[in-house]
Amino acid sequence: MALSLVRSFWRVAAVGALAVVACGGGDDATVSKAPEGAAGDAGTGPAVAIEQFEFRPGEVKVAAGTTVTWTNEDTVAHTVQDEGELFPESDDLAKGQTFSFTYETPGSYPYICGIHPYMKGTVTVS
Ligand SMILES: [Cu+2]
Repeated sequence: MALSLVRSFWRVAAVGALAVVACGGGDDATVSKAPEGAAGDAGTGPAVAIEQFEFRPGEVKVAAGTTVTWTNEDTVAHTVQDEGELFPESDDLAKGQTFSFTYETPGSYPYICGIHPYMKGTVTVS
């Protein structure tokens, strides 16, 4: 009984992951569920935590071609949305979910949480 519930959960999780992949085609913005304990392991670029309704750190400086990864640490859903037209609003991020974007062009790119627009951050690319 318990085992079959676990199996059902993973089946649903796998379908969800496939849906995310299908929606992300052709775009370099991705949303994925971080494995437990993997927060901070952002791979190629800096990690930004979303916690207590703030982006931490609020300002990040990167070289062109760097991928920035946001991880929601709040139990409330947040999104990441470029204030210009660089990328559209991410999907709602539940606790532990991540959003990544690769900044290719030098400039200053302010972003907000689309759900709580007073939450602001900036990525500066050189
Ligand atoms: Cu928010």
